[in-house]
Amino acid sequence: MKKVLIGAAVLASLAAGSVAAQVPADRAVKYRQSALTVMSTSFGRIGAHLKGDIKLDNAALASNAEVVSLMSHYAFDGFIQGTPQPSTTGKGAKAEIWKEWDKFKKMQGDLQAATARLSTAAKAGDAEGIKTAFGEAGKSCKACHDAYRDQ
Ligand code: ASC
Repeated sequence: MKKVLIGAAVLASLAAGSVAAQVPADRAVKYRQSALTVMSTSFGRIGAHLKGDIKLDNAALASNAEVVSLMSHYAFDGFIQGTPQPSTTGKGAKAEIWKEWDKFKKMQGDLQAATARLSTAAKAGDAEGIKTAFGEAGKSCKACHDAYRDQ
């Protein structure tokens, strides 16, 4: 029952265009870092599976892919106006994000589309589809990091 309710809430908020949306500015950095950490953990598990380092069954692939897809929405709810990170962290969000907002939003959409394809493929047990979408999502991660993350 709880799962059904959470599922319904997620679907309702996805339909509204965003999963979370209300992130206080003073928690935005922590919020997006946390979502990206969770995304990276699940994405890394799928990557390890594709490399043959670990073996995930279909259910585990599907749940990890769903986490990646959901986090690709949550993470961006934390990139709210005026919250670049100081570069002293080494992996800060560059101020250019907010100067090139349309470009950043386009990258965000590309990532979310790729992670949605990853989740769909994983739910269908489509190994080739998982591989393709994983590669596309990874490219999306990298493109945004190259452009907007302090190296
Ligand atoms: C990860 C992770 C990233 C991306 C990126 C893909 O697992 O933590 O930042 O994948 O390396 O190119």
